Amino acid sequence: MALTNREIADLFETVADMLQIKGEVIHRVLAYRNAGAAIRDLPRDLRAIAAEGTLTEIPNIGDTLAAKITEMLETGQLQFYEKLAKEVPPSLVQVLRINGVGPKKAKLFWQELGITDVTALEAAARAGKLRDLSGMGAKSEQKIIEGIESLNRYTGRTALGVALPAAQAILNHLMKLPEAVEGAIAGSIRRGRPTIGDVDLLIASDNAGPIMDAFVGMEMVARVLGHGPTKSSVELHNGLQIDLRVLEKARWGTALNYFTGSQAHNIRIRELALKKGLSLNEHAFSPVDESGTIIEDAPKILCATEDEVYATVGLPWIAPELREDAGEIEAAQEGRLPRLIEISDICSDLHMHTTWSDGTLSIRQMAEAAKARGKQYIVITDHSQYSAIANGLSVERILQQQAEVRQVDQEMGPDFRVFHGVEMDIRSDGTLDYPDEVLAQLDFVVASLHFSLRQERAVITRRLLNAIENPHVDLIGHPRGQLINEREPADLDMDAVFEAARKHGTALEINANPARLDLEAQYARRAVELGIPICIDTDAHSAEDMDKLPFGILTARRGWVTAESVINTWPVEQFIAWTQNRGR
Ligand code: DGT
Ligand code: CA
Ligand code: CA
Ligand code: ZN
Repeated sequence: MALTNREIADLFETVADMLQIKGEVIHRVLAYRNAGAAIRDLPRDLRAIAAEGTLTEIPNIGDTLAAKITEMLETGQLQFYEKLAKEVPPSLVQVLRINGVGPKKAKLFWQELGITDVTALEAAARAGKLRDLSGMGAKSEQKIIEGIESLNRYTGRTALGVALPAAQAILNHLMKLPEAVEGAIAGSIRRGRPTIGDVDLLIASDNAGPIMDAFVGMEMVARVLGHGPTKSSVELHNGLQIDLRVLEKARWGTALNYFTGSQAHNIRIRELALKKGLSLNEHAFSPVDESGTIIEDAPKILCATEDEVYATVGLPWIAPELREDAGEIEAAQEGRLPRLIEISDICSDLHMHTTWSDGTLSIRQMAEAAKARGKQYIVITDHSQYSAIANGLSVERILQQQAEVRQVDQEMGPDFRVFHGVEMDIRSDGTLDYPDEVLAQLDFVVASLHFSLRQERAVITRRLLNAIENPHVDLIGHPRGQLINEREPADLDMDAVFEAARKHGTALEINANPARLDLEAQYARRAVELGIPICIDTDAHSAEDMDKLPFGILTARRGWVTAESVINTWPVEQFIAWTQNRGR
């Protein structure tokens, strides 16, 4: 069987992990790891690149690795891996994906207890066998159980930040065909879920054949899982699965509604339809008799738009981001659907980094980039001194930085304002990284947790409250500290966090970076219900990062957030007045 890019990337990454457990020097480990990552990002089949003889033009692939790729493509195997597998069990690398388990611990569990996979490790942890190993204890044993539980929750889902651009690119490509009349991304992407299982695309056309042929023939396709007249499915080189359905324009509304989901929402809509004597599926509404059987000769109701679908069941159109059966049906019935925030409502960005800390552009360049994206004001918020790895600013440097911010603010003219702030660390001991006298000199203060995120609930909650309660702190950045598919949120008492934010009027961030999406929707919704101000920021470290705002908007909309609750919809005078009236 032919190996795909993904399988070759997986194998290189497994080799990297095995070498690391073995205790190899780090540059050899990284050579395989970086090669794996480069292959994972390739939009083209390795086979085609190998045929052209240009494997070494791939980043991080030299002659040695190119020869190994060729070997895998030709034989479906890698001798080097087979040899290594006799020294280190390949299944052991899976335990490295558990939060808190590194190569040293993996080796320890394997050599002391003969553990070679996650299942065995979980059994040993639950049986209390890990706590007596050197460097372990009851607490670290419990952490491993929790890590395994969260690992099980992640498997198989792709981050929205990866899936959405891929889906959009494919749809754009197919929509160039003359046969394609209308197109949409449906499924969990349209609802803005932070992670997605597979991509669902819909295209309206009277002639599906050429569209399906183009779809399964795309260069980025690794495997065709199905190729039919109305539905085709493919797996891309990076492992992402895409379903495409082609249908007549006359049925667009029912299809888009059905395949957008969620399933729970669909079930509620179908129940409403049944109450009106109609059965609903992805194709149409069909009249039913009292027993619920479809009346064969009764005319079906086709809906070309989603508006018509909702109108047929007696509802106004419901935004896709709300379709989770989380109260949206009731709100629609009672005429109290929120007017959700839109990207055009946002006129500022209050969290971004420059070359003063770990950003890639100067203050002036960030200002220009934000202005080019239609913003009216920004706050420069570089890291504070505790974030030494991010080149955080000492008190002396941040005061120096202020002069440059004021200079750029002048240069940009009166229609674009640049304010001076900071993203200040909340240190592990709970203290804030700058004294109040320094904070008082800044226009806007973001406070964030970056370190010791696995502290106990009471401890880490107290840390965050210290920041929320400080009158100089305006905003809590990425409050829960999660990284999508990588790191669980901190164990915060969110009731206490919300109560303090409400009492002190401290804003909470929806960080738009698709690696974070923090606050998540359900917490944003609670915050808004409590009247806590929300800030949707890009946390940009480059100009491109500013283009990730839509992910924050999607998350906010999933959280029922309206423009009124969001600080960065405010005119600059209102923003200034708010910061100045916050008890400083
Ligand atoms: P995912 O892919 O796991 O991130 O989530 P979805 O929501 O994209 O789910 P998917 O791809 O399985 O199906 C797309 C939509 O199609 C789903 O949101 C609702 C609809 N759908 C699929 N299967 C069923 C079903 O058995 N019943 C109902 N009512 N709807 C379904
Ligand atoms: Ca899906
Ligand atoms: Ca699907
Ligand atoms: Zn930041």
